[in-house]
Amino acid sequence: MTTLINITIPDIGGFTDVDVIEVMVKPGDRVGVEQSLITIESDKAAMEVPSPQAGVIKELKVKLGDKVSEGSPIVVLETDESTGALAESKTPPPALKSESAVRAPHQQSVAPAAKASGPAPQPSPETAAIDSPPEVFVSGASKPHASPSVRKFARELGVDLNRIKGSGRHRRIFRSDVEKFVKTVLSSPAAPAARNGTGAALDLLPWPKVDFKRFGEIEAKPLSRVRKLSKANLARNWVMIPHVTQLDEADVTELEAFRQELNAAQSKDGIRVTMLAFILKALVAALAEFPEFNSSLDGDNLILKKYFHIGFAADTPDGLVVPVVRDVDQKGVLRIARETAELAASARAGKLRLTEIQGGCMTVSSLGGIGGTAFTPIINAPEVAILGVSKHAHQPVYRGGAFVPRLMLPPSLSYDHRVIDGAAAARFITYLSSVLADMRRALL
Ligand code: CAO
Repeated sequence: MTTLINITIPDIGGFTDVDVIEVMVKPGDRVGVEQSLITIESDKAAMEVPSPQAGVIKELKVKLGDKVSEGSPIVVLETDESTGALAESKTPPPALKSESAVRAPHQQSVAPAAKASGPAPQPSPETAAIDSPPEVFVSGASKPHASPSVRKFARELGVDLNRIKGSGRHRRIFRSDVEKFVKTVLSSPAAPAARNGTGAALDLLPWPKVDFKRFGEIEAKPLSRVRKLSKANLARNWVMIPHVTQLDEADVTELEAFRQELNAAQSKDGIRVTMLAFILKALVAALAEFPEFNSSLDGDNLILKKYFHIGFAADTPDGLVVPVVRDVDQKGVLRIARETAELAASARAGKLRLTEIQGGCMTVSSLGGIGGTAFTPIINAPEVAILGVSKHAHQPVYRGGAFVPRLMLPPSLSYDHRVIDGAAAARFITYLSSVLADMRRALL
């Protein structure tokens, strides 16, 4: 026996007049319980609305671009009593609302069939920590089950969701499943690069699961939100960008002497000029000389930027953050020094505003105050290069027939080889080193 029911928009957390951005079904389609019917999007979130029952779509009540609110009709469904946990129910929308899979932001999802077949899946700590849109269960027959935000996340990482077995009910894929998948890939360098028709697949062994307690005392420490975000970004950038790192040595003997003079003179004003401020200024001179380094890939286009906002990695107790100094080309070294100090202080206090971490053209990662001779920084996508800086040290340099002691600073330039050729990178870093050796070049 079959029944016709109207399926309407359930409780969507108070949003009204939201756009229908995707219609996934058409009349005649057979849908399963929890299979997505449409995707709606407000200015804050995108969410898929699932069918509460199995059956055949008899009539579509929405089209792309429509605006809908709670109660707006979506489809007329001819129900199929033989499937679905709610198949016995003859009551359409009111029951649907209370048992809808749609959830308000940051609330727990409850699947319609959860009562019948076990507990609803708990979001992992990762899932819970993300500022993601409301999520709705998806249970399409042919599509992997995942929310729009998780699909977007997977798309950004270049991960094919068909390759992931979700840890949720109906194998629903959480963000943490995608992260785990990428982690597995990253940690298995010897894995075979199987082909799936679209390129080399990330076909690696699962991440080793070890009961560390068997070997001694341990402590499990939850990752901070900053670290969770940066780990996902770093994994994506490392997997998706073909990195090459070019090293050099810049003679900063005169620059360091000048910096110390400046600090002696400035001490009453409280501004401490560190090498970082000069590096930002020198970097902008190099970006002006080599504009392809001040760019981002956008599909088949290279976006060349005419502005010079430079990010710098700041080490904070919660993890790495990258504040951005705007318009470095228009600022003097003293102002840049003051701004980097203020931004680093805000970063460490967890008080950076969104606008202070956006719009960077290139990033500087300075470990000079700590030590080391070189490293291979990971590019901060969608930028195409990053400048690492290690600690300067006195070295014997052969000049005029004799070795003389010079203060040498080692920059490490990682670049995206899809955009930048090795020769351009060598020219860029050589030019940058020449500016650091003689900052007057930055005025040219
Ligand atoms: N060589 C030698 N000494 C250096 C140096 C270099 N390249 N760069 C800085 N120094 C010195 C500074 O001059 C300062 O000494 P003085 O007090 O005598 O002037 C001292 O090291 C400490 O500097 P600082 O770290 O406080 O200041 P900074 O402007 O150089 O750096 C900041 C600021 C925010 C970049 C830094 O504090 C920081 O967080 N660095 C870590 C960045 C990071 O984690 N990168 C890795 C990212 S990838 O994993």
